[in-house]
Amino acid sequence: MLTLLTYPSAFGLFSASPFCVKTAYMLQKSGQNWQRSDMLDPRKMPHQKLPVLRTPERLLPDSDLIRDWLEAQGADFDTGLSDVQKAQSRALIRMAEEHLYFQIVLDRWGNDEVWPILYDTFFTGIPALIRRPVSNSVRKSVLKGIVTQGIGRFSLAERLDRVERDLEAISAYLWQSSFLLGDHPTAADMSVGPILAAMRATPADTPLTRRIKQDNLLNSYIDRVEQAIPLS
Ligand SMILES: N[C@@H](CCC(=O)N[C@@H](CS)C(=O)NCC(=O)O)C(=O)O
Repeated sequence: MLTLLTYPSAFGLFSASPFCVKTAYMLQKSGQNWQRSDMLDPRKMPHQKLPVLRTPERLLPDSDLIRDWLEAQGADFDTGLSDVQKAQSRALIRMAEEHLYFQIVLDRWGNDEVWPILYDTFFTGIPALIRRPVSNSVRKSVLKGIVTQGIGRFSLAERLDRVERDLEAISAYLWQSSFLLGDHPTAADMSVGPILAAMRATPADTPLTRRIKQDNLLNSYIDRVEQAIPLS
């Protein structure tokens, strides 16, 4: 049995981490026998991040490496796609995971209204006496990481403009078909769907939740991906 080491369910999602949701979708679609094991502290993991898949051989980090491993076992997440569609899929995945994801991190961790909820969601395992200083230092380091990454250097208006262009690109696909590359979910949906779901699920009224919630096309797409690959 494979075990997905994941952040716990939060904000009505399988996990607060879209990478954990993506990997759960891939495991589900692969037909492998798997179970979840929740954790909040990834520091002992190979990349100090989650998700991680416990296979019979080793602890395998990173949703993309896990995808490769599942494909090596025979899974095909892109059945029926042409080479050009597979290239488009790769670009959509990178856009979601390497740009939109960091926008969500800043929308959550940089927002003082969301912070008390993150505090109660992610830091419960830390002894009460040191919980406040430890969580403050984690928050500081997450926000420093976003400045290093680059998103943290833009004004809010500039950030939202960048988000808008990505959402327009995603929407252009969704005007053509129910899922990004056709009438059934493929790897691109297993990545972009959870990223948009995470953007919508942040538990406060933020610029990004407001943007997503007023968009019927994107909302119905998020729901469609969740319904197409049920995670019990
Ligand atoms: N490239 C990785 C990204 C995973 C990732 O960023 N995980 C975040 C949660 S969404 C994490 O564990 N962060 C902990 C940290 O950076 O300390 C993947 O695809 O799995």
